[in-house]
Amino acid sequence: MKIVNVKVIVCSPGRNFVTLKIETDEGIYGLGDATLNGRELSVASYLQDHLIPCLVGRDPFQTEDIWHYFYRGAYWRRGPVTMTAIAAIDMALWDIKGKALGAPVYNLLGGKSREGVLVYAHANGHDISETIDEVERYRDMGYLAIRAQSGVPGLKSTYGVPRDHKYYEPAERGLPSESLWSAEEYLRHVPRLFDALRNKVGEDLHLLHDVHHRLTPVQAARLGKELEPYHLFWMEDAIAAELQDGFRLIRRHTTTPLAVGEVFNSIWDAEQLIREQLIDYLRMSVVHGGGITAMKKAADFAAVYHVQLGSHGASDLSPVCMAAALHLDIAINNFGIQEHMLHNPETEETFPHAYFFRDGLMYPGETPGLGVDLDEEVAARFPYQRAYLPVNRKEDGTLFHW
Ligand code: KDG
Ligand code: MG
Repeated sequence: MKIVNVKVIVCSPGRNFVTLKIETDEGIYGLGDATLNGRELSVASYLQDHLIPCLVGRDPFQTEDIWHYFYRGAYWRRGPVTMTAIAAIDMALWDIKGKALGAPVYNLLGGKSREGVLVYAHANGHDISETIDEVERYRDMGYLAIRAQSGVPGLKSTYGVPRDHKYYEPAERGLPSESLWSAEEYLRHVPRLFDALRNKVGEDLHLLHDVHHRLTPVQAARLGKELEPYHLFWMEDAIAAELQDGFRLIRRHTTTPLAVGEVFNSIWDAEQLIREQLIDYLRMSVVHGGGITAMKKAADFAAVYHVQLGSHGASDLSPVCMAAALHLDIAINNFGIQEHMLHNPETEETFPHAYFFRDGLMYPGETPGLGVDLDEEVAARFPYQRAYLPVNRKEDGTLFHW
């Protein structure tokens, strides 16, 4: 089999997605997600201008060699643009391989290690009582694990909380908006949120929280300690991910489990954290972590240290990535949990898929390959629109991590 044509499809069914489609001389094609939120066209260009010319004519079964060709062969390694582009190619090749062999991709990765994939939903509210309502709404939908975020009194916007009571989407069309941050207000508020939540929903539901990189190590240690009575499934991105030694300090002070890695793009971003067992869950995703080939190896490395996979699955990762993640999640032994932020109806229409949710778990489906498609006619109705993630400032105007 030979690759005969490769195209990059950029569409915006409510938000931007970049999708790679690799076509072969046997009529089989594969899809890969290449979406890098707020920087979409840089990956489209990296693929179009630099990788695709080297891909045409190759055997799509050579996932390992092709991965190294683009990783080592570029000389310039790692980085979100490079690794997202490589990931898209890798996902599409696994999709082709599965279709050609008549096998769902999970069967090529070791088969099912479990019946279904535990997922967590997002409950966001402007205040504690709204967040509790949202948690109960998701629990009633059957979710067994729910991430809870709430507006912080005194701050006009908070990460994870929609401005108008609509669906939360991290990127906004137009130029970046700005939000204001106060660690003091936040640190006072979050333990109150989880105290109220545990009182309302009891101990059985898994509760998670995303700090979104905004604390110093000592602040994160304090928060982790104060959240201990509420038994969180995890505290995510407690500090800036590049501050790896900081995790040692957090670890020393709290038994709240720690998750990090949605901004990582290679195992080298997480190697120390895993080897020193400073984290419990690795959040790297198939789309930003170099594809199925790279993520399988990262998961196997993490398994040696009993670190589990809890990969990123926000709505800016397309259904193609969601499908790839579910195939990997169901196959590996050290799976922990998968994020599942619902896609909007336009996205669902653009990307028909075999994966589904039932009673708190997700299933990749039995379709050969990844089991996800892109309806190009529907995609054409939603052309690209420039959009950015917000930026974040401290109350005195200092630019800070969003
Ligand atoms: O593109 C960035 C978003 O995916 C991210 O902010 C969402 O933190 C996030 C999460 O945990 O889903
Ligand atoms: Mg996050």
